[in-house]
Amino acid sequence: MPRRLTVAAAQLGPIQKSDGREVAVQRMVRLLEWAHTRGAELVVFPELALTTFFPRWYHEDIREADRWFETEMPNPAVAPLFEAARRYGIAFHLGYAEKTPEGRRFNTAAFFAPSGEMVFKYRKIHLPGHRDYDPVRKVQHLEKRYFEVGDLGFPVVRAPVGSAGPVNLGMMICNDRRWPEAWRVLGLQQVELVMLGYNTPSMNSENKGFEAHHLRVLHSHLSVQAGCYQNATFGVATAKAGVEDGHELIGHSVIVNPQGEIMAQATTWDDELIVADCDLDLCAFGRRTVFDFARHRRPEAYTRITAQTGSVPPPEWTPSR
Ligand code: CDV
Repeated sequence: MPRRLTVAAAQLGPIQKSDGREVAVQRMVRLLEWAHTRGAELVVFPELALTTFFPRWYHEDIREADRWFETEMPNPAVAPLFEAARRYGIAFHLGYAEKTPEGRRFNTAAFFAPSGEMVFKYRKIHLPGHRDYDPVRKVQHLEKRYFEVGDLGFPVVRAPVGSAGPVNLGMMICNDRRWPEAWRVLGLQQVELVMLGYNTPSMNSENKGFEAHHLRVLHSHLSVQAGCYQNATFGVATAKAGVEDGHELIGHSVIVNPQGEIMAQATTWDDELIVADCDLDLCAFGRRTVFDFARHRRPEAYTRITAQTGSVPPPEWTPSR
C-alpha cells in the first residue's frame, strides 16, 4: 500500500508593519480553505508568519519589540486558524516569534495536528544578521539581537498525518536551509518531510546592497534541492513574499522531492497555495541506494565538521626548485 501524502506550501504575500495579527490570520484561514479544496492534508506557512519581518526594525530596548512575540501558542489571535484546521482536518506548520515564560526569545516553528495539539517545536539555530545597529547597511537584519540560538537541536518526530499514516517529520527555519549540516542531522533521523518557512530579502545588504535577483532565488532553490536529494527527503519551503514597507522579499516557494526535483513552485509574490502529492516510499529508495548512510558514510573523516566553526587556511605547498 503506497504511503501518499498531499502537502501544500501556503505562501504569504507581504504583511505590513501596521497590519495586526488578525490580518495575517484571516489570510491564512483563506489559504487553509484553498488547501481543503485542493485536497491538502498538511500545510506549511512561512517563518514569522503572523507579523511583518520585524528584525529589519531596530529597537534600542529589545522589550520594545515584544509586541511581535507570542507568549503562548495557541492564543486568542490565532484561534480562527486553529478552528479552520480542525474544521478541514488539516495539519499545519506555523512560524512565529516565541517569548517564553522565563523571558527567552526564539524564532520558532511548531507543527500542529488538526486537533490543534502541538506535535513538536523547533527553534531556529542559524540566526543570520547582526546584534547591533549597523549604520552601513541600508536595511537592518537584527535576528541576532532579538533571538537566542535555538536550544532544541534538529528534532525529527514520527507522527500520523492524513492518509499516509506515520510520517517522519523535521523542521528548519529560513537560513538553516543553507547549511548542509542541518539537513544531514535530519537525514540521520530518517526524515521524510522537511517543513521550512523563510523571509529572504531580495537585496543582499551585506553585498553593498546589490545582488542579482536570480541569485537569491537560485541559492534558495539550490539549498533545498540539494538538501532533499542528499538526505532522501521531501521538502516544503514556504516564503513570505513581496514588498513589506518598501522592503522586498523573494517568493518562489517550492515543494521538492527526494530526487531534488521541484514538484511545484509559486509564481506570484502574493498569498498563493502550491500543492503536490508525495509518494513517501521514494525516501526509502534514496536511503537504501546512494544515500545508504550506514554503508557509505565515513564520520571518522568528518571530525572538522563538529570540532571547528570557522575555516582555516590550508598548509602551503611551494615548489622545491
Ligand atoms: N530570515 C532569514 O534567515 N533570512 C536569511 C537572509 C538574511 C540571507 C536567509 O537565509 O534567507
